[in-house]
Amino acid sequence: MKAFSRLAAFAASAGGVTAGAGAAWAGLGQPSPWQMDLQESATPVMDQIAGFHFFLLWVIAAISAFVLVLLLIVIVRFNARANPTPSRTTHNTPIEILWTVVPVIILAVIAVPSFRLLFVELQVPHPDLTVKATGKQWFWSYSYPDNGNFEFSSLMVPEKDLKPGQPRLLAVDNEMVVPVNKVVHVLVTGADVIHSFTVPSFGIRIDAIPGRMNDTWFKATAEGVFYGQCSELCGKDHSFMPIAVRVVSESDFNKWLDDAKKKYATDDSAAHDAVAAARTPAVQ
Ligand SMILES: [Cu+2]
Repeated sequence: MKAFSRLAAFAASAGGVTAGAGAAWAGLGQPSPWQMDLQESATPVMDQIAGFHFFLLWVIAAISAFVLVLLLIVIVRFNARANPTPSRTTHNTPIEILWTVVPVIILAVIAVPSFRLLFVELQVPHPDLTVKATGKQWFWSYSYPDNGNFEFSSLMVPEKDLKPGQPRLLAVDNEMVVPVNKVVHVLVTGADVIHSFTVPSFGIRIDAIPGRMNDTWFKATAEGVFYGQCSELCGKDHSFMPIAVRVVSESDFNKWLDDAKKKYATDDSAAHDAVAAARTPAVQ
């Protein structure tokens, strides 16, 4: 029965893939069991990444099918039994030109949307809000430089303390909070080793490098909690420094800001650093 339900889930997902983008997408903001595709998109950039992904999938499928057909023709028509005296032809200029020019055209057709997407990702539109994310062994801390001078640490909730609905290995004590439909400029740096700030549903992933300030941006179009994980192997607790972004309405965000300014006014990062340091000495 279990095997059947898995098969059904697989069939449903595969059906969705052939039906096109969207239908089979599971897991808004977090992975889901038996997920086949990318996580559901929550930003315009991720929409474009998903579109490009499916475009490439069709290109790859067409090329694979074409090569398969050629192989089958060779197997059937030119095996030793069907074709006992093979041709000694070694050159065919028109075909050689064709198999050079056609791949060049295919690569050009891929390159144009690929570069367009890269520029969309790299050119930050005028931001409504800036958040600075600092990767540390092994948690993230967030500050809101244009909304008051506060910073807070975001540590994973251990499995035994999980509340109902909180996903294992992804839930954190203090989420990064941002307003919906606003351009958020994310400054990313590392405090000790290289980490990577990644949120799949937002289509963002950028290295957090000590001594360097990287930046990226997103504009979340749906409210909810969106999870990601550190994506650069950074030491023994690399798997336990998730990223949780709570997207809320603008009024809720302003309320949260007022509370956050009070809550995090006293610098508690020293306490968190002490907790993290007590876990283990730094692993390079
Ligand atoms: Cu890390």
